[in-house]
Amino acid sequence: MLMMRGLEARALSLYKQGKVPGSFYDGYGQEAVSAGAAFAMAAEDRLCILHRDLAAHIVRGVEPARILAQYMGRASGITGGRDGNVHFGDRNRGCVGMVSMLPDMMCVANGLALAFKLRGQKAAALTFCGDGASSRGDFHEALNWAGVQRLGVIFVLENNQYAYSTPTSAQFAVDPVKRAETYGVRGVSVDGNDAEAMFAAVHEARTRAANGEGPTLVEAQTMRMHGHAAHDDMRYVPKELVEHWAARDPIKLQSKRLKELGVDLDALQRDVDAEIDAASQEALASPMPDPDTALDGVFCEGEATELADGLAPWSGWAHA
Ligand SMILES: Cc1ncc(C[n+]2csc(CCOP(=O)(O)OP(=O)(O)O)c2C)c(N)n1
Repeated sequence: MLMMRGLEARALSLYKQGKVPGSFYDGYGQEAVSAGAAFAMAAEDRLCILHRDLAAHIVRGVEPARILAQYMGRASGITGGRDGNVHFGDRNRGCVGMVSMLPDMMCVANGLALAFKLRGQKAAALTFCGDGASSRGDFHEALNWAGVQRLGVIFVLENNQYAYSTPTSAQFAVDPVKRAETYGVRGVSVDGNDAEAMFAAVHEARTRAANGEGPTLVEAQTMRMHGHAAHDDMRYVPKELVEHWAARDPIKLQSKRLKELGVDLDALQRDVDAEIDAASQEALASPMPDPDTALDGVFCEGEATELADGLAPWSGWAHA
């Protein structure tokens, strides 16, 4: 969570220096959702990660220097300068490249889970989805298909109260957890600012998914603490609401727990800061991509290859 917050803060300052093209989207205040969820997944699983979920990439082992290079469109970024700055995924880490059309990653996750089912593989797929995206037709189709096929899929509905300037009261009349249940998808609601609660809920959902017990929707209740993106000052959000959630900051919450366990948080913060400084220097030294390579990776060349199964950062990690 510290790494996500630090990297995004660094990216915002690079954006203000004109080094990050386009706008910049972050997950400030929502770090526990992706950190808690990603830690509950195994190496053989697949994750479809969105614009507020950087911690999931970090947990899967995507290097900070490659992330900062990605934001700046550099050659050493994950996509080598292709697509939007937050649209990326490192397939060698089991992270699927982000599809911008929301919430189409739910359909992608269903496809992954269906493949696991057909192959008899004990693995699960997870995707995030926003409250706003839940108003789209694909959300309902995905829930229905997951329910009918009893897919080993986990939908983390990141309920951060706003979809751009639209509050949830203008988004749904029925609780999203109840909605999931009407499609035959188990629904649970969790404090999305509590990393350990997120871990527990997703771990249980992952165990069920991998054991063929079907899909789960985990509603993570949280708050988007920054504007939709760097260009948005979120003046449409009541100040009291922001203050309420600021008091429930996920990093503060987890720090309190860790302090009680005797963890040296200052040392942890120093390590994270040093890593981000080094990553930033490395990313800034990376060149812009060679235009001659623009079409590389667009079309399949040669034989399609299977993804490696033993993913480096977690090999040996066993689930109870
Ligand atoms: C189908 C589609 N329409 C519009 C957009 C542009 N867009 C990107 S993020 C976003 C807000 C989505 O809100 P929500 O699903 O609540 O997620 P949040 O950004 O709040 O995390 C919009 C409208 C998109 N990516 N896809």
